[in-house]
Amino acid sequence: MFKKVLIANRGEIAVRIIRACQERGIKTVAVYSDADRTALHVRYADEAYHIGPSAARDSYLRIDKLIDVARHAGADALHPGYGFLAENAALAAAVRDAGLTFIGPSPEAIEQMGDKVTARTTVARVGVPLVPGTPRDLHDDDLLAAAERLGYPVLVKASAGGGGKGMRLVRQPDELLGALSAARREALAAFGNDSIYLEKAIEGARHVEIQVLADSHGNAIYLGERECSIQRRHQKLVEEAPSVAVDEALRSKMGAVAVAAALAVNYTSAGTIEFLVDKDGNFYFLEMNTRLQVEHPVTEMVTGVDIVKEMISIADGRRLRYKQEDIRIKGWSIECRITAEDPDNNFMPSGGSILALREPTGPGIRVESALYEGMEVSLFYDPMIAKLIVWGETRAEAILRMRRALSEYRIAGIKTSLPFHMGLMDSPRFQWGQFDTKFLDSYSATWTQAQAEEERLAALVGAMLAHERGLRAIAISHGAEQGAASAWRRSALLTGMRAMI
Ligand code: MV4
Repeated sequence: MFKKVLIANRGEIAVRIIRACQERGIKTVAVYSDADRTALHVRYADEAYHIGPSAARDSYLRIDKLIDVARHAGADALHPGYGFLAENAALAAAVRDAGLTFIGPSPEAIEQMGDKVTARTTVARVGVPLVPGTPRDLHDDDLLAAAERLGYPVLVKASAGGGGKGMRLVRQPDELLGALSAARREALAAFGNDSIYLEKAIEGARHVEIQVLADSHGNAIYLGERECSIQRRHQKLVEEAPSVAVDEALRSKMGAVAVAAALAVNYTSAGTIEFLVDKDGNFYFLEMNTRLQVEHPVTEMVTGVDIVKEMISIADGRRLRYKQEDIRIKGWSIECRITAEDPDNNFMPSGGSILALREPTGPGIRVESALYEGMEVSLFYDPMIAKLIVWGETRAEAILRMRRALSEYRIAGIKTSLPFHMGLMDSPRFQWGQFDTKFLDSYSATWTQAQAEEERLAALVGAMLAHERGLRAIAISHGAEQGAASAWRRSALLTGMRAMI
């Protein structure tokens, strides 16, 4: 087993990986930028090395510095976390070339899945259902004909893209040529590669992904699905496992397909296969994420599998400790991504010091956070500052638990997405599970904290009235008189209600 692991990341995920290493008796090496001198991941690790200025391109994205630190510290493996260099084949190769182990897939698998057109053709060969689309780099007149054949609306996607970056929706033929040149220009600027292709746009679908684990002995399993439709501008805000749209039959079909996709690139480590699921339960491959994902905890909560520890074992050459039949989905888990953004001001990033902090605890609550009182939240990095994850016996219990946990959470000094999450948990469409990837666009456009408070009050008054009516019905059915007792009751209810608001 590894003696020392370098964690090439920051924030809550660096802390999460340090914890997994500690539980395995593995020493940890942190790296940090100027802005992170006093960060929690630095304090939790056994050793920490400064790797440069705050800007990520000068620190967390410097492969050369990471390898130098790993060598200097005597680390034998490197975990990339998510974001930064997690899906960078050059890092995985540099780690291998330095004689160290990359805790993730091979550079070849990262590369094959990183190019979205290569990924499509590779997984199609093993029977994975694709969204109908085109090969890369067709000429404009061929693309016009292809779009006609696919049927509008179509999506122009960058071959080197992913995560919705550089995607363009085209509703009618006269918009296509403009969209093509804009998409090529954008792709060239963002990825240094102007290769594009078309897919038919599947509207009103859900974004459901399957977690897979694959070892270096050819064993691969799936750990069920995550529902990730609650997104704003391709940033997920809430994820859950399982998905209300997936039953046991669909889960095993999607699971088998996801495992086949992973095996098609000789995948090792944890990976995620993204699908669109339409109203009729048809599913289509979108892309594979060749990394640990932000939302991995919801899968851990309903399966009991520690995905990070499994990644470490797999990288160490061990066999998977689970067979497919060992994996059972128990209960329901929801994650809210807490961001340093102002939901009352179009999710504007909000930096500053954390003046006071109280994080929720208690039954069924998991907080993945690197926050501390006095911490400076800088605008250099992703606005996600913590994740609040709950587990419940049922989806309803998980929602009630999330409301309870959100109400305990106090982060003073900066604006956060906490009140937005509370509003979302209270919204009937979320509660009924009736949402697709478009839901949050309309919901967040009308959301304000004041309105959420009003709805909360209205819900309370409604509950009180329903309760009173129930009492009256009981009184009538018991033949009792409407007398002084009900006035006392009313007064008690009002007092109780005031205590709630
Ligand atoms: C799609 C799609 C519909 N049809 N492709 C977005 C992230 C990236 N993984 C692929 N994405 C999508 N690709 C086809 N052919 C819908 C999404 C999508 C999405 C689109 C608009 C707004 C929010 C979205 C959330 C998830 C997925």
